[in-house]
Amino acid sequence: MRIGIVCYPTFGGSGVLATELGKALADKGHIVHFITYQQPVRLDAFHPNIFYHEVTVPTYPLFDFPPYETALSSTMVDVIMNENLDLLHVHYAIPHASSAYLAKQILKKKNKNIPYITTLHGTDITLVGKDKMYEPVVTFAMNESDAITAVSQNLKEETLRSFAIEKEIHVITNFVDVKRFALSNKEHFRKMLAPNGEKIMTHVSNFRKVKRVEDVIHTFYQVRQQMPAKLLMIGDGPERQQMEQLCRELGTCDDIRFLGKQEKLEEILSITDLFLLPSAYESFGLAALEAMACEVPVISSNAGGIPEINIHGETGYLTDVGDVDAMTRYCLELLTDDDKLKKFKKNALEQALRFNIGAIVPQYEALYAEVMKNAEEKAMHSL
Ligand code: GMT
Repeated sequence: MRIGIVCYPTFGGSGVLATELGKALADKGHIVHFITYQQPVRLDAFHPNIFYHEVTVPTYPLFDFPPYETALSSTMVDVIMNENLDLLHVHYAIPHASSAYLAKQILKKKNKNIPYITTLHGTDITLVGKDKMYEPVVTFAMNESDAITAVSQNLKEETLRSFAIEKEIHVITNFVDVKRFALSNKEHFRKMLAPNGEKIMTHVSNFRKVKRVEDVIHTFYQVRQQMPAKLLMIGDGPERQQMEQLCRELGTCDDIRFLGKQEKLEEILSITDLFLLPSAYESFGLAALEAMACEVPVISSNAGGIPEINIHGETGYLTDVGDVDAMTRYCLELLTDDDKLKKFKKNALEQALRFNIGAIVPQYEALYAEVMKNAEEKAMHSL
């Protein structure tokens, strides 16, 4: 199949997932065209079946807001026509679904029928999409999609609660490549960061408010009162400066390292004992799944779709959002009991294997085939 993928190219989970999906599809022989405003971060190596088309937005003094959606739709039209694509798969509803709808209508006039699939990732539904300045367009563009997918059962339910959706939402979960995200020996690296054998806790996110990064710092602070430990903070975003300030106020700077955006996450996860994800909402929590694949148990909130991957008392522990004391108790319980920690590490890996890329990508392929078949039947009937 010749597939167009549209996503945010940044470090966010939806872009990561879309890029990994495109790479996996290319490995299986599909031709994949990425249409994004920047090279996606995980699109890091040459592949003969992968092409990248940059969306550029021409500016003009009249434009206080350069019309990105118009440029995106035009690029979609151009790539779909010239590369003869069969299908468009857009990740994150805003504005990708409405741009896809517009491209589809333009192509209809040129006698080219292009179905589009919209994958919902989280904040496009739970935060941004609900805003009344976006909601009518988001609802319309979802309903006009040839198929809708959501990355967890919880996100499907949230979508049905907040939007008037007229068609089925298929749940196709996030996935992880367990060949890449696997425990490897990085002892030299561990010795560098925790020279006295301290346990290592890690948090990975884009440091937005929804991630409640302050709960990570407070939990670590309380753990550190009880035992030697180090905290690695991976990623960057709007909350980072305040979090560094909080560390200074608490006097914990010596034990916390802000490492910024990191590409070789699997190496950091290989020296991690516990992963922290206290988010106020998480449709799925891809970062937690990648940690589990590297045999790292997860202490998380019970928000959104997180309980669909982190199993309380098996792969880690779940707490109510903001319950720093409970998170601290659970961290100490695992970090002070090596046998228990070992068992949880094994369980975390077993759970991650259920979400291995090899099990999930065929679900997208089956949906693509179904959508193509329906589109062909529709075209036949309209003749
Ligand atoms: O978590 C973020 O803020 C990034 C966001 C995105 O769309 O880039 O992630 C969302 O999509 C991921 C991939 O499907 C999910 O694993 C994350 O849970 C989800 N984030 C939220 O729902 C907050």
